[in-house]
Amino acid sequence: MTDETHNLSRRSLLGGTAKTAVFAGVAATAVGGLMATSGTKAAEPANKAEVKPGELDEYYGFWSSGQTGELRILGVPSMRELMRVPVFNRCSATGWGMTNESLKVLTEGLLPDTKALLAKRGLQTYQNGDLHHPHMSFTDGTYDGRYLFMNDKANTRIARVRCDVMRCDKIIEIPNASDIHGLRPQKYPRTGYIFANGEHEAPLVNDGKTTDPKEYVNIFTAVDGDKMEVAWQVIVSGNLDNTSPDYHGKYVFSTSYNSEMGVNLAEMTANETDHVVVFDIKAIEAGVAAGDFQELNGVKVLDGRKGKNSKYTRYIPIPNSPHGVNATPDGKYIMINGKLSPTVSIIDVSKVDALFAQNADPRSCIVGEPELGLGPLHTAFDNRGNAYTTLFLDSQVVKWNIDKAISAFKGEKVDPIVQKIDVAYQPGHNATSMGETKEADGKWLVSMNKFSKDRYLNVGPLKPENEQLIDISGDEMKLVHDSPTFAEPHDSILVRADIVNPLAVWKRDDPFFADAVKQAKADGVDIEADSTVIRDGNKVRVYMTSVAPAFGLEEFEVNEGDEVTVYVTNLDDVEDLTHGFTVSNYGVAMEVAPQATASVTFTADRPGVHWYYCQWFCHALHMEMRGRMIVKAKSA
Ligand code: CUK
Ligand code: CUA
Repeated sequence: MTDETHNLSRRSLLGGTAKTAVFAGVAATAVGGLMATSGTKAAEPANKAEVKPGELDEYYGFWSSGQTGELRILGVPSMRELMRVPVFNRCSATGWGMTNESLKVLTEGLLPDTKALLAKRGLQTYQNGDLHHPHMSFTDGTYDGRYLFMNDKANTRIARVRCDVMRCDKIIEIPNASDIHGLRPQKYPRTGYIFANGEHEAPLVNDGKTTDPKEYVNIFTAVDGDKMEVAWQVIVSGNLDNTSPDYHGKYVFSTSYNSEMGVNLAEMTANETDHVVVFDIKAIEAGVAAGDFQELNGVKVLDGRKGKNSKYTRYIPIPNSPHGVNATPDGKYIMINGKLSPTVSIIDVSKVDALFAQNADPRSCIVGEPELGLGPLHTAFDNRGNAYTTLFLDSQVVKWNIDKAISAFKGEKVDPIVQKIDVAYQPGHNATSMGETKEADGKWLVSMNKFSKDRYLNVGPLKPENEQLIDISGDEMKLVHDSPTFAEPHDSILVRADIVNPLAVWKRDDPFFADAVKQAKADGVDIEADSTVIRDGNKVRVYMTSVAPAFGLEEFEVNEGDEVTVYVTNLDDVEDLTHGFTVSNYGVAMEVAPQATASVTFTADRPGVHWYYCQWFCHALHMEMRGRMIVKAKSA
């Protein structure tokens, strides 16, 4: 099979859903004369990909999980999954979504209307999330190890995970916007703002009084990442997809695949060009200070719509339906990935000032637009001036030289494309080691592929996705590892291990369980020593310690109908000595890591003898780590 037919057959994999007509014309030129390496040749890689048993990885990989709603931590280059951090999902193992500590995080940032609506359904919070974009906080253009921020496209939320304990400590629902998709933290001087795109258009006041598409708007949001509060919002024309700030603290760039504001596929893809919206951060801050906003649901909302000569935004025409936005590590360029166009548009950040100051032609900041292949979605970078773009429809990653692409745009006869490598199959995001920081090191590339098809043992109609590790340290990209993952690895970042320094055991004064400690104090209980039962009307608070292999209480007694809160404080301070607390046939379970307190509240609505037990293996006598909850029947 020639490269040409090989590529065409890969493309036809998605022929039914892709815009094949659009691509037919460019197919021949996109692959013409290019070397497509198979990527499966086992040449000796320059990087050491093997991490032997007992050895540690060089990078933390922080992964999204799409519709699973959690954050995942992998080791790179081993691609071993190290941890799952529940965020928007529920977790049976840890009790996330059940413990009082997690419910506080999951509920306190919901808007009042949402809370009321969920309460009518008998729920405290949403039961699902769609986590696409996990990104670490920055200081001076590189990761600082403080926080990870991430979006929930499904229910318009933004979450923060504390990197010292790898636990989500804040989730806020964003008012006025619909369905947060693209999300990036400010890179410079520090994070700062979290920039977030509302993806789907809707009426600004979306209360059902108007549903006319002519009234739809879209909202760009800046969240204060320290306070986890909305700082300001900007109304824009067209929808918003992905976003990235520059490395200078001046501008943010968001793609719009639906500048038409269409509501069906034909309308959304009608125009030959869509656009990138550029937001001027300083101008917006000045607008906020000058009072040039309307207040809506407690948020300052500025008008940055097209055709209003807004001080806050500019609209750069970009070929049809752009998707990913990526800033080069040297801070010079912003890459706009074409998706339906086979191109990546290179924005020279230094030329953006003129768009605002002199009202220059918005396209004057485009300094390159190389044609790379079919379906460019996202671009990552090394430290040698190369870019790596995923080609969704071609099932390839293309390595190309940025300077050469700029020269070619000026008319020089140079080919920016260095190499194409096949990936299996249909890549979305990719990530290079430290590639979204000024410290990009050009060692590893992960291609996050949406389909695995035939790469693994068949597990039924629902298949894993496939992530592939590619060594980019040499002149040629080399595929070194396949890794299956459950739904769905949208995006990831690869962070040098020395930047991330989590604790091994909790600190007793951690704010995460401060409410429990405060309640114990009010009850006159020394939570780190006492195991006791406090009755307060029909509310019962059960305090117990845990030291392997025993709980502080071997039994406690309550009455049917009591509202019971159990606080477990794990006094073990040995690394990895986690206990759990499960009440059988009560649907109650939680994890208590070393030196933590965790609590859960439930109604003692099933009389009888019910064993509680530790569900995290902790000791040779782990099975014996149990006790009885005696619930006296009402009639007894
Ligand atoms: S989007 Cu998933 S492939 Cu949500 Cu970052 Cu581009
Ligand atoms: Cu404690 Cu198992």
